[in-house]
Amino acid sequence: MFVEKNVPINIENLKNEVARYTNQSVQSEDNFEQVVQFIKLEHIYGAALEEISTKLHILDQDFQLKNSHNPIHHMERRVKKIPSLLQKLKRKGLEITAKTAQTHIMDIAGIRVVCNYMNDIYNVEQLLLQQADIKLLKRKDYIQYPKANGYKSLHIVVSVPVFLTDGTIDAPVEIQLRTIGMDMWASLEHQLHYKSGNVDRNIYRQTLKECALEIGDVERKMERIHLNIQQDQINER
Ligand code: 0O2
Repeated sequence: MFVEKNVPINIENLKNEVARYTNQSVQSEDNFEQVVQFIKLEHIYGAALEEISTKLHILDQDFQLKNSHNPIHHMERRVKKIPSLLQKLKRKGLEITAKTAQTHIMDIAGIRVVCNYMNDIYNVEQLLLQQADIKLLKRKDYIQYPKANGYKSLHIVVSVPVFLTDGTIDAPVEIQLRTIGMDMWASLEHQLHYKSGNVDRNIYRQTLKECALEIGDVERKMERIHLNIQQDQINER
C-alpha cells in the first residue's frame, strides 16, 4: 500500500516562486525556462519513485511467497514540491537552478518504507541493493548509531535508471527504512518542531528520548517472539 500526496502544478505560482528566489523578473524568458526545467525534474523524479516503489512492492510479495511473511508494512512516497526544493537550494547556499538541484539535492524523490521488524529493514535493503540496475550512493545507519535525540532509521540514497523517450537518466531516490515503532516516534518528534515554548520543548525532548529506548526494547522483544513462532512453524512442517 502506498500513501501518496499529489498537488496539481500551477505555472503562474511557480513563476512567482522561482522569480522570488532568483531575483529575476517574473515575466522573463529565463524565469519561464527555469520553471520548465523544474517541472521536467519533477517528472523524472516521479518516474524514479515509481521504479523504486515497484521494485520494493515486488520484493515484498516475493518474500511473502517464500517466507510467509511481509517485511514491508506500508510505504509513503513523495516528490519534493518545487517551492520546498527552492527553499532547500537557498538554505544550502546553492545556485537556484534545476541543474544544481539535480546534482546536489539527493532527496527530491523520497520513499519511506515502514517495516514490521528490524530484521526486515536490513533484508529489504540487501535485496534491493543486489539488483543490477541499482547503485548505492549514500548510506546513514541511524539504527546502529541513533541520533542524540533518539531518532532511528536507515537512510540510503540509490540511483535507478529511468527510461525516457529520448534516453536514460540515472536518478537518485532517498529511501528511509524504519520499523512501525520508529515511524511512530519520528512522527511525534517531527510535531515537536512546530511546538512553541522552550520549557515544554525540553521536557518533551527528554521524555521522547526515553520513549525511543522503550520502543526499541518492546520491538526487540516482539521480534524475538515472531522469529520463534516462525521457527516453530518450520520445525512442524
Ligand atoms: P523532509 O520534509 O522529511 O524531507 P539533507 O538534509 O537532506 O541534505 P542529510 O543531512 O544527509 O541530508 O539528512 P539525513 O540525516 O539523511 O536526514 C534527512 C531526513 O531524515 C529529514 O528530512 C527527515 O525526514 C529525517 N530525519 C533526520 N533526522 C531526523 C530527526 O531527528 N527527527 C525526525 N523526525 N526526522 C529526521 P528533512 O530534510 O528534514 O525534511
